[in-house]
Amino acid sequence: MEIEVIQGNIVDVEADVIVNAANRTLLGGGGVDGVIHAAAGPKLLDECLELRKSKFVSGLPTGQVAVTKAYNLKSKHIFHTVGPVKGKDDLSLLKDCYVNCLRKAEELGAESIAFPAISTGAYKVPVEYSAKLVREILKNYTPNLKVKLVLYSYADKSIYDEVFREK
Ligand code: AR6
Repeated sequence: MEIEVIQGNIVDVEADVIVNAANRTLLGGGGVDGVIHAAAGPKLLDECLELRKSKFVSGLPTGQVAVTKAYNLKSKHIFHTVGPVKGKDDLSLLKDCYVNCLRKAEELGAESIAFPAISTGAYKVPVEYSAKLVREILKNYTPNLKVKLVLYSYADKSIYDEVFREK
């Protein structure tokens, strides 16, 4: 496993799997979700609509993962996962998002995966909490993957850098 902390736009990152910080409707939204749908193109929404009719009739539960093609993105797959909302959901579900994505990526034979800081935007989870949790997950579970952690702002990247420097 190799871990890389990157500042940038997740749709510009090269990885077999790009993770989307979605919501349970799977029908798009703002933040990462909006950027991924815009970059992947309208066929992504069509596939998401199909998933809502077949596998996730009442929506994608928090912590679970839905796999789609990546369409206009260079990646092989997009993994849609719904993080917990601070003050509403159990924040331990954030671990499920990461672990379920890592397991699914290995299962599909991916070599690399790019994560945004799930739940740290509209869902209000502090970036430091996210960084510490992701560090713990990757300490205890070593996937056979290259893991790219993508932060949108330099401030968030420095929080991740600091946490990942700690032992
Ligand atoms: N690339 C990388 N990171 C980004 C980008 C980007 N292009 N844009 C924002 N971020 P959010 P959530 C960072 O709100 O908190 C949507 O409307 C952002 O600064 O995208 O899980 C969905 O449809 C923040 O640190 O996801 C849901 O309704 C992190 O990505 C809801 O928001 C996550 O912010 C999900 O909220």
